[in-house]
Amino acid sequence: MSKQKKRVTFYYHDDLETYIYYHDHPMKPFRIPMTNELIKGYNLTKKMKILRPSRSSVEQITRFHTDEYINFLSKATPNNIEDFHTQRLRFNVGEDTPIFEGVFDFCQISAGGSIGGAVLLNHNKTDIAINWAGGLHHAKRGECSGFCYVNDIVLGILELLKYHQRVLYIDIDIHHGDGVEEAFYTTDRVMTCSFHKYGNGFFPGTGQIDDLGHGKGKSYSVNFPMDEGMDDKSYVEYFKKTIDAIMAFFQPNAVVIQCGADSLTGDRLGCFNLTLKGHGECVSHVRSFNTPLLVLGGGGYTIRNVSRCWAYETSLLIDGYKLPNELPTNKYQYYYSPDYQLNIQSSYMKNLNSKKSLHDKYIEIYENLRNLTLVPSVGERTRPIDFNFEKQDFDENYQKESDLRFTEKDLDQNVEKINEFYELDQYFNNKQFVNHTKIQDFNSLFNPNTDQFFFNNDNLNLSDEINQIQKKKRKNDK
Ligand code: V1D
Ligand code: CA
Repeated sequence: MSKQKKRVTFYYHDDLETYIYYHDHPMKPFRIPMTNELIKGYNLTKKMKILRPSRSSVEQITRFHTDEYINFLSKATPNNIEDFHTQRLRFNVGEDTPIFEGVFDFCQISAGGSIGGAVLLNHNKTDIAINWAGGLHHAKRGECSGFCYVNDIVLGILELLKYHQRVLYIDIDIHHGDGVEEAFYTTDRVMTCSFHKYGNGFFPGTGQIDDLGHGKGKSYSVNFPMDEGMDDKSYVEYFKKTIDAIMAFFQPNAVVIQCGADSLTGDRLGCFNLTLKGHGECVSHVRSFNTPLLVLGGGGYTIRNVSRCWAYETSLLIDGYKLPNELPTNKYQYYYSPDYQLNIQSSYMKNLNSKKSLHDKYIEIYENLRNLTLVPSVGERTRPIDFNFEKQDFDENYQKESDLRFTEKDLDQNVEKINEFYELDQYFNNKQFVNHTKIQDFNSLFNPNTDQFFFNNDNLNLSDEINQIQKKKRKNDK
């Protein structure tokens, strides 16, 4: 089942070659064109649909972000930033998140791919959508943070929620996926699961194992904090165990994975010891559940390894096609000197995570998952309007995909519900997260009468207890 052929859609925009935070900033958007060149060189573009993302609109972006913040972000430039004294502080502009030339344009492209991918998944026009320019998991509702300005992941998940009752978010970036966790902290319709380095002041300093969610969202935030030196064997083992338990207990209808490549060995900011094999095995494992899948980028600061990793993972997502280790001739060849190989070697660093500590954390996570209340029940079906589906941009250089467009009739079926989201400020007000997420409680939203149930337990070796829960939930879903 896991090697089943799938329809893969790949988002790429040429303009990504043009953005630069500043000369010495670790985040280099250029790693995306580098990835694309490897993908082209390996002929992977022939095996998937290639789309240029539409730039997401202010209206789309402010489904999550505040009007004030986005108004600022869309107007600020390196030339006028000095005029925005108070806003600079308020919206957290600084060394990590500078205002660079075209910053808002960059965000619109990044979010455009994630929202566009979610729309295609919603309409069963693809099985997997890939947007390596997305995955910017630290952006908050009213401020930028950790190299991230617009949270394309939250926007993509909001889009998926129009058609999918439960969405799972998985984050293998070495940093905690705080922006996404915070956005969905009080809902039981989105489970967030982040694996990350935690401790000794490592950014962003959140994501302890007992940060579980709040209110209806209690137990729907999963955090697996780790120490330096995680290697392929221990990471993959605990990734699989944790994800298997989540798939069994939560049974998502769609999955979003953030594939931050800063968890690789030798990353300029990271301190794990993963190779492409371990990182990729996590992505393959998620693919094997045959659930609609949105695959996103994220961090990654040794850019020659980021492009290697994401090109390799693109191949795993297509059909497990094995790439030759010899890198193809490509425009940015000199970055891969001296070996010009795809694979990277782990280093001799010590893995500071003992077997016992990882096992204990897994047990704690598993016990919390066991306490999940049953998934929300099904009611009347109304759906909000899709953003821009009819306006997906196509270009002569890109594959023309007229069959991916929707008819008026498809769009007419989507009815925006009044009071679609309402706010539960109390929790965050208490915590004084002034600029941060207004909590959305999604439980009273539309219902997915027609949601297909993609869960497949062929790959799982689970206890009877889990199987019984699965059965009960399936019954509930019907
Ligand atoms: F090293 C640097 C040089 C220049 C500018 C910034 C940095 C840098 C390194 N690490 N900044 C960081 C992190 N910030 C801090 C704060 C500065 N304060 C005083 C604390 O430690 C931010 C790390 C961001 C990681 C982003 C990410 O990899 O998770 C990501 N994922 O998707 C997109 C980005
Ligand atoms: Ca993470």
